[in-house]
Amino acid sequence: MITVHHLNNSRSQRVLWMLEELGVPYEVQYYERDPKTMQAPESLKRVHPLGKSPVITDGDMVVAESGVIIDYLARTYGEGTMVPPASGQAWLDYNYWLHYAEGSLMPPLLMRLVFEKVKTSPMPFFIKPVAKGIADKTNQAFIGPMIDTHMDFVEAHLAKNTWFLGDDLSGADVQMSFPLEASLARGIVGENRPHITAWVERVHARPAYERGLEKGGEYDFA
Ligand SMILES: N[C@@H](CCC(=O)N[C@@H](CS)C(=O)NCC(=O)O)C(=O)O
Repeated sequence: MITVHHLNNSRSQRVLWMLEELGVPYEVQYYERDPKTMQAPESLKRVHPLGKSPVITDGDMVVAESGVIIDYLARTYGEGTMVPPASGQAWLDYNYWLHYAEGSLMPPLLMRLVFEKVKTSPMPFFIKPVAKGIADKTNQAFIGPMIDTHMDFVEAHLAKNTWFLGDDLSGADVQMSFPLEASLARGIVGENRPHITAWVERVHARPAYERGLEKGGEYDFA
């Protein structure tokens, strides 16, 4: 039996969506973030030393990293769905988006979040304007333009494709859901990126996505 070690309000939500698309039986072990630090509980380190979510167990196998989990589930249980045949352009594209989501798109989004947090962090009053100035400048001059480049790229791709690989939903869509949902929820994407917005709406309209949400509980980005 597959067990999803699910942290509330996290990337692990997309694994629940993936499993619902595949129609594979699974159980969920729930973990709660510390409300102050937002960190996962120490107990998650008993499943995998990094204590990050998602992580799944399937029998005595432990699978970590969202991209690896999604790919593993598609190949093991997909019966030819959610993953293209292992050669040719579609295969390269599938792997590209699987890696791109966490390897290229998430880092600037996380940097932006960290600099936004700096502005509201407790600190001596006389430091606050300096910290805010540095955070705003960094976001405007460096991180913002980097995110814009990525969003232009993804927007152009989705202007021509219903799903990331074309006409068929795949694991690439599941993996891309977290950064794009987060961008929409944080106002990075909106009317300025109609194709990304429409893609997120298509994702949220899927019955399997809805079922995943019911299983996962609290999730700020849906
Ligand atoms: N690249 C990893 C990132 C995993 C990750 O950072 N997960 C976050 C949840 S979105 C987490 O576990 N945060 C809690 C913590 O760091 O304690 C993946 O996609 O699986």
